[in-house]
Amino acid sequence: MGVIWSIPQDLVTSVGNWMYPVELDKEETYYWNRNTQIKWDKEGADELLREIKERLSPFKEKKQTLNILVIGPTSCGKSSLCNGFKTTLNQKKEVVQFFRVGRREDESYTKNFQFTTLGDCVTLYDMAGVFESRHIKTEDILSIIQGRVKFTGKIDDFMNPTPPATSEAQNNVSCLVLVLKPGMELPVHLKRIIEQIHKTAGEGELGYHVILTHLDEVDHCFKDTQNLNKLFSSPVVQKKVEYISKQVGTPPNTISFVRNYCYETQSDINSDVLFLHAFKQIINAACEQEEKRAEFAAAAAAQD
Ligand SMILES: Nc1nc2c(ncn2[C@@H]2O[C@H](COP(=O)(O)OP(=O)(O)OP(=O)(O)O)[C@@H](O)[C@H]2O)c(=O)[nH]1
Ligand SMILES: [Mg+2]
Repeated sequence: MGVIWSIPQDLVTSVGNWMYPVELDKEETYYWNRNTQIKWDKEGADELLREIKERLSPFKEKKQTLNILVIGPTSCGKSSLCNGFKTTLNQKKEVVQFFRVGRREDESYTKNFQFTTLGDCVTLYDMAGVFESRHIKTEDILSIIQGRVKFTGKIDDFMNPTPPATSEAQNNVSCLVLVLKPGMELPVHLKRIIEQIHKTAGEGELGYHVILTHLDEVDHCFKDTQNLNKLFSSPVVQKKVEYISKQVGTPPNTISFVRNYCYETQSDINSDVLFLHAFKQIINAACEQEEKRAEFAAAAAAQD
């Protein structure tokens, strides 16, 4: 006798003549990076480093520099993040203290644009946390994110960045990295800059990536770097990414999460993997931006 299969009625809903399976997982689950497969060991770190180098190699051959500008509110962890990237990319055992890290939340410790070269063709600029200031003018924000300022200059007390001596001295920003503390309410002046980022990115002029820091304060299991491999399966992390994605108005796959070194003097392999994973996303955004710029320029030249 043949078997008669019956589908329990609570597992299907019918719309018209179609039958759709009912969602079994009723719990709200966010899917940020759930399918990401990385090896949390030396082999995994080497693989990520190799991928980053490969992505950068055409730019290195052309001797083209990718400018990565790190911005964000005071004390969100910008300088610490840059130190983390430098530690990992230069494969240092001791945690790099190249960019000075502050402890005050009311005034930015970093006062000007500071920079370092990574992987021969990437320049990483750490910026003062001035964007929540009411003094900064929208046109200055635009000048900065469009590279129309001197990235080696100071930002004066009126938040005016130094313009370059000549217009040719413009530095294109390949990727803007917006650093935020998870769960933070975006101050009104920061919303202003985010609007400018969206506008400029929407015009095809800017790549960007969002980095959340302070992972160890979001879920205490991440105080121990051994647990970093649980990052993508932590419900509280998923919730924080969802929140920031809505606040900033950017898709979750343009967001990375890190735990900066601030208690340690020695680096560790799990932190290396996490920094490399975040850096790879930034490099992808930067390379795509420069490829886009080159395609636009070639199309414009062909029309002339
Ligand atoms: N627990 C924890 N503390 C962090 C993290 N990142 C940064 N910090 C701490 O946050 C404080 C500010 O860090 P900075 O790296 O100086 O932040 P910044 O954004 O460069 O600050 P300004 O230059 O002053 O705007 C320091 O006390 C850091 O040790 C993190 O991931 N976890
Ligand atoms: Mg700083």
